[in-house]
Amino acid sequence: MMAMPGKLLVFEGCEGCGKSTQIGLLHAALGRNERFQQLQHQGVVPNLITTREPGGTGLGLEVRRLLLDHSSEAPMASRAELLLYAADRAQHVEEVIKPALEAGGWVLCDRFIDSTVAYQGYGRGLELGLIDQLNQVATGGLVPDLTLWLQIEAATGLARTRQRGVADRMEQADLAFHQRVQRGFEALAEQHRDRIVAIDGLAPLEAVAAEINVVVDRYIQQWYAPSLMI
Ligand code: T5A
Repeated sequence: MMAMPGKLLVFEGCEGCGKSTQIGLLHAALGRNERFQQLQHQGVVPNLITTREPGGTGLGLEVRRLLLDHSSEAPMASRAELLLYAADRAQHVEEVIKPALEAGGWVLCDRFIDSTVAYQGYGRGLELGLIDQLNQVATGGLVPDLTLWLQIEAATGLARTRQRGVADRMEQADLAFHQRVQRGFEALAEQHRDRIVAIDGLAPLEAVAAEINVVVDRYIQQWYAPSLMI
């Protein structure tokens, strides 16, 4: 896929690492960031949207229900699970992400291609080459401009989500599965130092948000230097 004028910022990490909380906080913080506001007023960045996988489209919401609420006597096959995540992503890229990026906008996305590598690759043990191919098909080659990986022990994240009550189908998987997922994110961060930035997800909410704001502001200056007056 050709380079897009907009920017795709993705939040990744284990269950309960704080992505959903932090994506909302970053969206709000960008409304107060002088440099980002200047880019919006100049029309350089015409829009800012927040979305998620699975479930960022109408079709995706139905796929999300299948993936997370599915309960039948026969367990979902790992390859069926992989293909459902890929179907959600293909629709999401086509319907939401690509049009926003083509217009020059920013997309803040809760999970993307790295989650499939970590969960279906490292977690379920499916072949990593197959997952890369499928990610390529689903995205047309689109990769995040910046991935904020909230780093936290799998057990700590699971304990946070369990305080919420009923666990979904993925959260019900055993601790060893979630530890393999965590190792997957570690390996990805090693491989893609150019775009994955590790954030300490164990710090208090406000400290995590502050660290993210510093990183994102640095990227704004790097990406838009010619357009910025401050
Ligand atoms: N999946 C997804 C795959 O297997 N393959 C794929 O390709 C994709 C895209 C998605 C599931 O699908 C899997 C991964 C997931 O299992 P989901 O419901 O969207 O399901 O689940 P998550 O993305 O894991 O979202 P969660 O809501 O469970 O976790 P978050 O977003 O990481 O965490 P958040 O912000 O909701 O916080 C969880 C709790 O922790 C507290 C919050 O207040 C909240 O109670 N918290 C903190 N507490 C202390 N200190 C902090 N710094 C805290 N930050 C948050």
